[in-house]
Amino acid sequence: MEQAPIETPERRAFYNRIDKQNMTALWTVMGDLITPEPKSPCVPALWRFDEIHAAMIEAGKLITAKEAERRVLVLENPGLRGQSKITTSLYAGVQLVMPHEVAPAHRHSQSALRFVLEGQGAHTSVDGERTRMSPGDFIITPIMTWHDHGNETDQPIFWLDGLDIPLIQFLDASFVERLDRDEQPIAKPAGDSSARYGANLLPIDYHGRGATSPIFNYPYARTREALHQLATAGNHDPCHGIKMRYTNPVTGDHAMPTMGTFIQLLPKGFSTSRYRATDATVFAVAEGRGRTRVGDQTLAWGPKDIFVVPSWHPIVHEAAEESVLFSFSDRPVQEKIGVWREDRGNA
Ligand code: 1HN
Repeated sequence: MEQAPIETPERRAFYNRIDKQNMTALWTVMGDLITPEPKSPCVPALWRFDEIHAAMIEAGKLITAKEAERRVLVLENPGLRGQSKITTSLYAGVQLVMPHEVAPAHRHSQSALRFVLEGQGAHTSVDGERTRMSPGDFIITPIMTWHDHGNETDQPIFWLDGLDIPLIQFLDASFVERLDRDEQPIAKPAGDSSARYGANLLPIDYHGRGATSPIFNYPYARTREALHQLATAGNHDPCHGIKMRYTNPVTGDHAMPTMGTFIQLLPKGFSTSRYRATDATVFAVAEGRGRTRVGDQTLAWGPKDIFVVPSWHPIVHEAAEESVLFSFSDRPVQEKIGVWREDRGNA
């Protein structure tokens, strides 16, 4: 049934009667409930970093990180204004920590990821360990782990935050706690998780803790080196160029249970084959320039710009320069429940 059955006076009167009893006739709404293809109010959109940057510097003068708890400008999808969503299921924002500021410790049931856009040497502490942040680093904060951020350098630091807030909201499973001091105690030396879990080794009797990767900083230097090596080898995927996913080394699954995270290299002049998938995806430009055609729209991007592609919208990336794109989506959730789908055209 694609269209609702016609309304007669008898039917209308019946609908009005049952409406008062909190009931609705399925056949009047069924077409909106099960659509032949994904149908979403989420629309394609792009935020230029120079515009984000200017607004954030203004925000930096208006409020401290401490007073704000997190000084973030939320990137709201134009089709979902007022809901703090960049896609139907995901949240994104850009965070600024000014020199000598602290964003105080808290923990929550939402998972968070950071992708560093600009600034070098500030730190984030997660679950008793501190890590330095550099551009392109991908950093995760697992469910209910204490985290605080600090900047002891003389330059502001900016990063993209991605959280599964709308998913957790949908499930009514949100909890947050604040620590009684700004910074959590540091119990482990810097580099501990990276040595313990991120060196192609695991402690002999370690079998993982929760669904999130025990590595919490995937440094750009190592990621970039791998991409470079793979680009040299060739064999680019027609739809993706060289595209890799960040993994949990304990399980081989995605690094986080609710958000899939990806990094891809597009060679200079590369144009991808038309591709669509059911996971609406947020992209951050780590390097390069180019454009992404989404249906009949064109999103022109440069370094540190952020853009979003809704579910099932066909895309073509065209790289004017060698480019590196970070991206994240709810793909792990869709895969777990068996609804994730892609359409590679004929590629
Ligand atoms: C949060 O905890 C952070 O820890 C950033 O940096 C953004 C947005 C909503 C709720 C919690 C962070 C957030 C957030």
